[in-house]
Amino acid sequence: MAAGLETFNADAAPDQVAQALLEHGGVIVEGLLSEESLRRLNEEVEAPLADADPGMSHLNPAVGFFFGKRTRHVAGLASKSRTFATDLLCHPVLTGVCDRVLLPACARYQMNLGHIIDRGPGSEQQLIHRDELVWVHVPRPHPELQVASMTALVDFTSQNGATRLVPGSHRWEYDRTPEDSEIVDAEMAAGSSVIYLGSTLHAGGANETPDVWRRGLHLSYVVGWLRTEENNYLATPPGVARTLPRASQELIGYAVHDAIEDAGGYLGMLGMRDPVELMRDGEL
Ligand SMILES: O=C(O)CCC(=O)C(=O)O
Ligand SMILES: [Fe+2]
Repeated sequence: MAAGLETFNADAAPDQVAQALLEHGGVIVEGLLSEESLRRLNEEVEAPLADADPGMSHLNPAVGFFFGKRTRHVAGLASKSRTFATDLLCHPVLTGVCDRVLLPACARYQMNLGHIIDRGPGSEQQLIHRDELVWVHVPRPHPELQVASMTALVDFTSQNGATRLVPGSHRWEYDRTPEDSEIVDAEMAAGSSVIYLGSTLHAGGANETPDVWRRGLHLSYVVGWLRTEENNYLATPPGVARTLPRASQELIGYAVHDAIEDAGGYLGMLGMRDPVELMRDGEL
C-alpha cells in the first residue's frame, strides 16, 4: 500500500511519526479512528452532506476551479460532529505530531480547518499544490506553519481519488514540478489518515469510478499566531464550544496564544482575559 509513504498504527509513538513526517513530508497512520468513532462520525455528517450542493459557487473562480463541480463540502465540522470535535481533533497522534512540528514556532497551535471533501465520480485531479500557500505573505524560508491530515471516511483507492502526495517535495525548490513517478497515492482503509506538511506537494486524485464518492476529511492545524482559513469562532460559536471538552475549545481557538515566556505577548484576548478561562468560569 502506498509505496513511498511510511505507514504507522494509531498506537505508534508520536516521536517516530513526526520524525518520518519531517523526513518524507507525509506519512500514513492506519486505523487512526476506531471503528466506533468512524461509524459515529460518518453518521453525524450524513445530514449536512445530504444538504451540500456539489455545484455550489465558491468565493472566487480560482477556488471553484480548484475543487470542481463534483465535490460536496461540509466545513465548520466542530459544531456539526461531536466525534470530530473530540476523537479526531484531539487525537493523540495528531496533537503529538503537532507538538513536535508546530510548537517550536509558536506558543500554541490551533485548528485551521475541519472540512469534509466528498469527491464524486468524475472529479478531476486537483492542481498539485502546497497548502501553506494560503499564507503567501509569510516570507520564505519559514518554519513549518501547518500540519494537515486527510482521514479516509470510506476506503481510499487510486480509482476513487485517494489524495496524491509527493514525498520529499517539502524540501524542493518551489518551482520544481513532480514527475508522475514521484507521486504516490495514499491508498488506505476507511478510518486511516494521511498526514502531511503544509510545505508538501499534494492533490486530491481523479475519481474514475462510476458511482463511488470518495469521502475524505481534511483536518489541519496551524501555528497559533496565524489567521486560520475557517473563521472558527463563527463556525463554532460560544454556545456550542461551551458544550465541548476544554482541549477541543483550546484547539478551536478559544485559548489565548501566550508568548510572554518568549518575550512576546498575548493574542486572542477577550476584555483582557483568556476566553477559555471565561468559558470555564461561566462568563462566556
Ligand atoms: O481531497 C483531497 O484529497 C485533497 C484536498 C486538498 O488538498 C485541499 O483541499 O487542499
Ligand atoms: Fe491541499
